[in-house]
Amino acid sequence: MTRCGFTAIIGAPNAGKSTLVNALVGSKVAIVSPKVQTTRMNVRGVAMRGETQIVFVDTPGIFKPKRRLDKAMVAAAWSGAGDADAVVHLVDAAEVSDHPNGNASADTTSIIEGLKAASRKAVMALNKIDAMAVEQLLPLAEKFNGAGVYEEIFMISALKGNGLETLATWCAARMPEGPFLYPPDQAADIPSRLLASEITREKIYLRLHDELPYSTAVETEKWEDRKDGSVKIDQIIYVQRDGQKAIVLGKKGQTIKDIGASSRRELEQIFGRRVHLFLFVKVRPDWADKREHYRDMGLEFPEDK
Ligand SMILES: Nc1nc2c(ncn2[C@@H]2O[C@H](COP(=O)(O)OP(=O)(O)OP(=O)(O)O)[C@@H](O)[C@H]2O)c(=O)[nH]1
Ligand SMILES: [Mg+2]
Repeated sequence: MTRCGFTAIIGAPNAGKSTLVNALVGSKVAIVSPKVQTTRMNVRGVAMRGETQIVFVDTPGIFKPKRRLDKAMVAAAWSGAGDADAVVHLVDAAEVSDHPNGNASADTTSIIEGLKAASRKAVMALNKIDAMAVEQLLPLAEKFNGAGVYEEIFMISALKGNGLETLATWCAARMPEGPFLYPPDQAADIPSRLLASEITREKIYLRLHDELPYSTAVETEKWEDRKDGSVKIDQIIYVQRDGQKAIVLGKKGQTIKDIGASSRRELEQIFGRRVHLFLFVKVRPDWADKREHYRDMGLEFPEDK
């Protein structure tokens, strides 16, 4: 008898959700950056533990949304949690211990309230313990235990790998009996064109600063399989203003060249073939208000802006 089900990873922006899903799955299915709000949609990563298939759902960070895109992201995260058989609330342990009053961030507090309101049982995983003193961790765990929503509190480092198997074992035990949804050797469930845009978007997050990454979107416009086994990919980077276009291009086009080179290198690794990547920058002030953009990412389009 096999087991198979969904485990959603939710949490405040930058908690390490995507890092965790990649680590549990054992390959890169979700993009990661040091900046908040990197993930914009739910991404499924498939992990096998014995006779159990766990489909981990990486979700966008939950925060107080301002823009239309923010609202769609936060809604996607909550719906990911609602649809799942198990929920892991991931928290950056340092966020609490660094807080002047030892409080959780407003985002984390709102997630605890949301889980309570939905009577949703979950576990908490305190992440980034590699960057913390051990003495600080126990009081933290006690504090969150008092919330009454968590069946258990795990302490992990998604980056270094500490505690991940204990967490995975808990998740596996929560998966209902049933047939596998994916072939056991499949890690990701994301169309290649979308994965390719995500990888380029990651390089933008790593290379550009301030509000720029948040004003950009990437679309794979063309995908051409060539006879020699290589693939030619054309992508458009949308920005919202002319000034942003100049920054993305950089002096003599150096910035976009760097972004393209590092994206291409990773795409070649992921797809195991030569990639010819062509990036174009277009100014489209209202890309974040276009329905198609949401549809392409599997996001609901929030009617109110
Ligand atoms: N030291 C340390 N850093 C970590 C750990 N896990 C993640 N990080 C770092 O935290 C940053 C954010 O990681 P992500 O995985 O993108 O976080 P996220 O929760 O998916 O963020 P959003 O998608 O923006 O909500 C990156 O710089 C990671 O390298 C960890 O266990 N230890
Ligand atoms: Mg993420």
